Amino acid sequence: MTNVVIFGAPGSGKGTQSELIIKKYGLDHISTGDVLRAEIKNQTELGKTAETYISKGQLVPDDLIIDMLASVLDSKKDSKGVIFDGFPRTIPQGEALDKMLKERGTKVDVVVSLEVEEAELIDRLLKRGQMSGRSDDNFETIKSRLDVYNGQTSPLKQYYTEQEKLAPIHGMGSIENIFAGIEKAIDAVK
Ligand code: B4P
Repeated sequence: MTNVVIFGAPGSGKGTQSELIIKKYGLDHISTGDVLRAEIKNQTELGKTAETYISKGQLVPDDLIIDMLASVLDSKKDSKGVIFDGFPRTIPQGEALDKMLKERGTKVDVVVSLEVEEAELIDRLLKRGQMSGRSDDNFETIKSRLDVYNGQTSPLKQYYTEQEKLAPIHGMGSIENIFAGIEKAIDAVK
């Protein structure tokens, strides 16, 4: 079983690269952003609460996300491994993930960290906003998502460096070249 965390700022290409990883390695995909958007679409209680945070570019509170992740994880019991996309996003989420996986007899094997310059991130997300109409892909919300990333999410790099699991990947350029770097990082722990 190989568990991969795909890590990076908003717009760094986590979703794009996750699709390629799933195709090649047959891992199950857990994207907390996708799960939350489905909850919002279905107007569940969790979705209604999440929407108030996401529309402002803030993180959904840790306790809600951790409970949600635990139940999604339990639905993937017979998996060959999981790719965690957009989770963890805070140190408490990182600690919770370690604990949840340990209780299930497994662990995070590698953290692929996509490194992209901020001007490129803003450009990609504005472009996606124009095409997909995703409500959080507008300039003001993108700015606060980047602030949240720098303040609350990027400290996880140190957390995983200390665990010797961080694999920094240059995340600019062609999707294929970026994926080649990711393949090396995953093959090294497989
Ligand atoms: P997410 O859905 O995870 O959104 P994101 O971080 O903004 O990144 P996303 O996956 O969409 O973009 P990607 O990097 O793939 O989260 C949305 C919101 O949900 C969060 O802001 C938060 O409020 C909440 N949330 C989610 N998880 C949470 C958690 N754990 N805790 C608390 N709250 C949580 O970038 C893709 C774009 O770049 C695409 O348009 C793609 O076409 C383009 N792209 C990719 N690779 C490229 C390349 N090489 N060159 C050019 N463009 C490229």
